[in-house]
Amino acid sequence: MSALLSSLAPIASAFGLPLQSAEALGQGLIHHSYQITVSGGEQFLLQQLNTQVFAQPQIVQENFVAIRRALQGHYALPHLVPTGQGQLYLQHQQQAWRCFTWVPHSYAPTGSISPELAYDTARCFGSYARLLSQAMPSLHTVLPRFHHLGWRAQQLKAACQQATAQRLQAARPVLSLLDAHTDLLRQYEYWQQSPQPFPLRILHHDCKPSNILFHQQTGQLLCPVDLDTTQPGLFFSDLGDMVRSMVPNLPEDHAAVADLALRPLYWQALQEGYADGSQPLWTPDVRAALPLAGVVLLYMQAMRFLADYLQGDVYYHTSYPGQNLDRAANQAHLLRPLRQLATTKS
Ligand code: GN1
Ligand code: MG
Repeated sequence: MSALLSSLAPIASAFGLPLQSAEALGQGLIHHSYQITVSGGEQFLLQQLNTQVFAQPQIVQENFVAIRRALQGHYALPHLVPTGQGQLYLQHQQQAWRCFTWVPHSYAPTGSISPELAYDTARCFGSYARLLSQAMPSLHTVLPRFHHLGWRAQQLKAACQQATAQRLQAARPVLSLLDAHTDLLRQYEYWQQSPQPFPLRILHHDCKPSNILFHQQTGQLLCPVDLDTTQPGLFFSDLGDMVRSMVPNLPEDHAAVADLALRPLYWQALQEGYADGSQPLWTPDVRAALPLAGVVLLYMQAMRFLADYLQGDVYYHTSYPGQNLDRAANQAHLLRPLRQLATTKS
């Protein structure tokens, strides 16, 4: 038996599942995920929750149950598999594990997707926010201040003060790129203090193509996944993350910034898909501000990656020492061209 199988077998068994094979899924930067097959052939998603980030797995799981119920009839979300003891997750030797049914014939896109799928993705996450705002499930706020731009800027400042001289030096070029965009902090403060024109809505807060399942054969959109960060937020979060993850021609950790370019066609597809899916969720003021969503998220993500680099890579999974700096540089380099694109389009 492989090391992976023997480590996962007791976990699967606690969910009442006789494990036969397992494959690690490499996508997420936070949790560890495995596609498992049990005797009989049925498949499941087994996930070790990152409890450094999600300190209270119980409330994450309760939110999933509430969201699933609220979206019934709209999306065929996977089922949560309870433990043999009937719990929503398993506490196993300091680790938290959960299990979902595998959505049959599904795949989550990992590389670049077509503008048509980008439109579908944006429409789906727009509908997700609209449907949840209509159903109003009672949800826990799992990660307070998750997309609070001002707080992310404070975290970066604190990280600069605590960083080693060597890391701070290496971070300087990215810090100076970011300095040109501090007006976004004032803009954010205004939105945050103006709840009438800029209301909070229940949002997904991690919108990217790999968080949507499509049908392998028909290409049909099946459902959004990775719902852990679903909580109230300001208008920019979901559209912003989609712009951030789909408008650039290369992924967020591509190190050679000279290769990076923006794809206006995708920008357009995302704005249209999100407007079509979310209508009539947003106020006229929000609709006028939506072109800025990607800029805000790019700025925030650059700060988050850079803060993690300065803190010694304690948050995001990394596969080599400077990866968080590369990610931050990638995001920071795209900020100016994205602002230009957003201005010409709005
Ligand atoms: C994290 O693990 P993953 O890829 O679903 C992060 C997001 C970032 C993303 C950047 C809880 O999401 O906010 O946008 O990495 N999730 C959390 O790739 O911090
Ligand atoms: Mg996520």
